[in-house]
Amino acid sequence: MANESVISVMDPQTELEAHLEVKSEVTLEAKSDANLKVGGILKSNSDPDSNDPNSNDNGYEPVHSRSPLFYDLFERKSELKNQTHYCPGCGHGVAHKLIAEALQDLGLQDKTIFVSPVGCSVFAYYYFDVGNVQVAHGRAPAAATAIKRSGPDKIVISYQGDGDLAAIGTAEIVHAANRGEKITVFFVNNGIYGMTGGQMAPTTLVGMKSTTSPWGRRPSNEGFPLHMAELLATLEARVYIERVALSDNKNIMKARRAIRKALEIQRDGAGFSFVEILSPCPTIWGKDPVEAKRWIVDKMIPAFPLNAFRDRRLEMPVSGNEPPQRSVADVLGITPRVAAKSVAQVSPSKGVNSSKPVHRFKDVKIKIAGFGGQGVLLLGQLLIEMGMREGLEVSWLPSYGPEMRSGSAHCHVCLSKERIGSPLISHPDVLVAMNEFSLRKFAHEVASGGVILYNGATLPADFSAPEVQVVAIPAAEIADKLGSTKATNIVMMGALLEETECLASGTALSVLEDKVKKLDLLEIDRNALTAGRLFIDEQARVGAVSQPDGFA
Ligand SMILES: Cc1ncc(C[n+]2csc(CCOP(=O)(O)OP(=O)(O)O)c2C)c(N)n1
Ligand code: SF4
Repeated sequence: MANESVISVMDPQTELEAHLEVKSEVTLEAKSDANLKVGGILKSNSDPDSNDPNSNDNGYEPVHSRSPLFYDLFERKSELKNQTHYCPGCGHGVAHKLIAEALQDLGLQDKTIFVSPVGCSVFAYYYFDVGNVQVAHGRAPAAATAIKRSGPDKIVISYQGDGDLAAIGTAEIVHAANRGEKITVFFVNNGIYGMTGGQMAPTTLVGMKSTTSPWGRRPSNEGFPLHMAELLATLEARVYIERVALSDNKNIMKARRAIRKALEIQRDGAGFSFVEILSPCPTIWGKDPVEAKRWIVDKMIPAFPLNAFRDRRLEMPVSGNEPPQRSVADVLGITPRVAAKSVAQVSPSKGVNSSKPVHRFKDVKIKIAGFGGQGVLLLGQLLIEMGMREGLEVSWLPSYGPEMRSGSAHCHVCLSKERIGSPLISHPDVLVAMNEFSLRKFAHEVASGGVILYNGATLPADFSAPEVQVVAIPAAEIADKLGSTKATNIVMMGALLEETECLASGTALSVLEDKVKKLDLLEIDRNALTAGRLFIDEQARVGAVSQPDGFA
């Protein structure tokens, strides 16, 4: 298709508008959208008489550029090597480019966190070299709220399609806007569910066919298209709401300005900003990229008028009854002062050291695995409670199936002197394997030089883990003899504390005393803790001598 048409573009270097006759628009558009590598930006300073094949008759030279904010390569699948995953002519690529350039120009790359949705743009994190989070369908404004509130100096972007934002995520966007969250939302409205093959979206036009409205959308049956920009503009707390379109270069330049403005508003801490972007989806619309853009002009813009619906900063009323700002540790009563006290309070008569615990590690990563009902998750919770009382940073990440009993379960426990980056542990220092299944499943993950504590009298004959120390502890039998198999996890806890010296057994006792309400079970647990420690001292490590701090 060799359409002759005039496009006008803005040279970002000179801010001058230039005009160019394009003879093979399809090629230019397809490359531009699919590869994100052809900017379609024109230089006005080339020599009009030059024989450069890239120069056109007007002396303008296309400049192939990619924002340095994008990763160099979009490596995903071998067949998509170095291409984006978007279809040719898709508006997502253009929207990405405008956002990347704005972030770059405003110098915001290092403080940006991009929240990707579910939809065709689910993989936005393949492209943007910024902080990235991908969230469940429709939940991006809620996640963005949490991220922004915990890092108010960050630039948080919620990027969403119309299925994501206006269907499953209607509540999240309305409430985020109503709260005036200081986030920026880019709402890519292509009137359809792209990723799942063309179901009707809330924004599907009246009469438009989709797989779920095969005779065309009928207001009498499916309702009218939802106008999100207008709807949000009725709320009090919003600051900036504009609808733009990726239909032609003039409108793309307007979209570019709106995207910048929305980010500037967030940068200045002014409040909630929202840009709805009418965007082509040639594949699902069954059109080529050029027809798709024209269709935006002919059909979408009349139904979704382009407008700045709201552009006014809001002074939030000061309530005068702000809640006191207390730290989490203070609220939970686990400030270091309290922690030190609670350890020191444990009576020496119980054979426990009363001095402040010394941690000889930077961090310890522990994975505890077994069947549901073996106290796997509880053991992790007890350890983090102990860690908190000893003034450590802690995290606990459970993973379990739907079964209440007997399904497999595991949890990740981090104890650290420094803030914890991620609660997920790939290579634990210690694996507590409560059964053979967990031993076999997770042993290979343990870091070289680490420890496996196995709940069993002996190791399976064919099991070996040459790079780690493996200790078999008949914990279930020991707990049985003490009066309750339920205390198996506490035997393992005693063994863990004795073997790794990560936490003081005095803290363990104080935690058990606070948590176990039944006195008879508490007594068994106390004995189980001691039995686990003694097993390591007397049987697993014969000859170890107890030190004054309670460790061997
Ligand atoms: C909870 C949940 N429900 C449904 C889906 C299926 N699903 C995936 S993407 C999508 C619609 C995406 O459409 P849109 O937000 O318009 O984005 P586009 O693909 O057009 O960019 C749906 C319904 C899902 N992944 N998760
Ligand atoms: S299906 Fe539509 S929205 Fe999805 S990548 Fe293709 S053109 Fe873009």
